[in-house]
Amino acid sequence: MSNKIERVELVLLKLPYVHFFETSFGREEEREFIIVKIFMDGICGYGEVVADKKPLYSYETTSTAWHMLKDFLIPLVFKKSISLPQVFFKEANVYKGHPMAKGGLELALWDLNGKKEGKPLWQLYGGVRTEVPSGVSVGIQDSIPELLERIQSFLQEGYQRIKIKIKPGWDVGICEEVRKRFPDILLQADANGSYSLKDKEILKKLEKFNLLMLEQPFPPYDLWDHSRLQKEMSTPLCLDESILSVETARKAYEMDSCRIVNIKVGRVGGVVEARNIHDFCQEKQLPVWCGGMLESGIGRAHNLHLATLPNFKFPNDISASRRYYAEDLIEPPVEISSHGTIKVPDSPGIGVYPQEHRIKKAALKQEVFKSS
Ligand code: OSB
Ligand code: MG
Repeated sequence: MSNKIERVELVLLKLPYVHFFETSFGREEEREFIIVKIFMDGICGYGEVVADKKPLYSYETTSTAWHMLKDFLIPLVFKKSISLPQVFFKEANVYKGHPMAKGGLELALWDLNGKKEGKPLWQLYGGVRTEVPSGVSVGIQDSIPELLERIQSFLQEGYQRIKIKIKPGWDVGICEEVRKRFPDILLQADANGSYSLKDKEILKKLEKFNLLMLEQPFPPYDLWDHSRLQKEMSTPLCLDESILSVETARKAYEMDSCRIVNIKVGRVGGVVEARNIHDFCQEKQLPVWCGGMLESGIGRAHNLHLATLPNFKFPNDISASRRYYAEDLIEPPVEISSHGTIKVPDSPGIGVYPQEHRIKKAALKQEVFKSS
C-alpha cells in the first residue's frame, strides 16, 4: 500500500434525459457533467461534478470546473500527496469558490477511502438508516393536464412526495389544480429564485395549498428578503441556492430566513461541509433533506449515503435511475420500492458499479493526470 494517488482521470459526458426538465431557468433536454476518477493501489474512487454546461443554477459550468480541476485542484492533490477527503477539504479551501469542482473531487476521495476500508460510505458518515425516503421533482410542463398526468404516474410508482417547479405565471393556478386533483399528497414547490419581494402577495396565496415547504423563492444572495417573507408566511421556507456553507446556514438560521435546509454536496463543496451543515442544523433543530442535480447514478449513489444521516427529515430529491436516464451509468440501477424508498447500497464506497463502457459511450472528452 503506497497511500499515494497514482492517477486522476476526468471525463466530460453528455446524457439525454428521458423527458425534458424545465425550471424557471428554462428547458433542458440533456445533461453535461464531469466524472472524476481517482486511482490508488488498483482501486478507483468515483465522484461526480454537478456543474452544468450553462451557468444557470450557479456560476459554475463544466468548463470552469474542468479548468479548476486541471489547473489547481488535481495539482494540489499531487503536490501535497493528499488522499484523505478531510485534508483535501482543508487544503482546497485556499482557492475561492468553485464548490462543485471541489465537491466532485472530494466525492471521489470518499469513494476511494470507503473502498480501501471495505466500508460503505453511509457507515463512514455515521448514517442511521438502510433506506431513504424518495420524492420526485417534476418540471414545468407544456400544459396542466400533462403536469397532472406526470404527477399521477410518479405517485403510482410510489414516490412519497411531489415537488413542482414554479415561476411567475406558473404558480398559484398550478398549485390550485394539483391540489384539487391530489388533495392529500405531500406537495412542495421550488421557484429557483425567480421571484422578488415585490411578488410577496402572490407567494402568500400559496399558503392555502398546505405545501410541505416553499423552496428558494428569491435569488441566492438574498437571505434578508427570505427572512422578511418567512415572517409573513406559516408555510416553511426551504433554502437551496442560498446555503453555500455552514456559515450561510448559521446566518439563515439566526435571521429566520428558512425553517428547512436543502443540502447538496456540489453546492457546498463536498461532504465535509455538507456534514458540517447537517450537524449545525441538527443542533438547532432545523430539519434538512437531500436535493439533487439530476445526477447520474454515481452522484446519486453518493447522495443516498449522505441522506442516511439522522437530521435528514423529509423525502429527498433522489429518484430512480429511469426517472432521469434510459441507461444509467451504474449497475444495479437505482430503484424505488413500492413504499417509496430507495435501498442504500451496502458494498464498499458508493456501493454501486460504474459501467466503464457506458461512460466511454457518453464521453465527449477525457484527460488523464499522473503524479510526477
Ligand atoms: O433546484 O432542486 C433544484 C435540478 C437541477 C438544478 C436544480 C434543481 C434540480 C431539481 C432536480 O429539482 C432534483 C433531482 O435531481 O431529482
Ligand atoms: Mg431547488
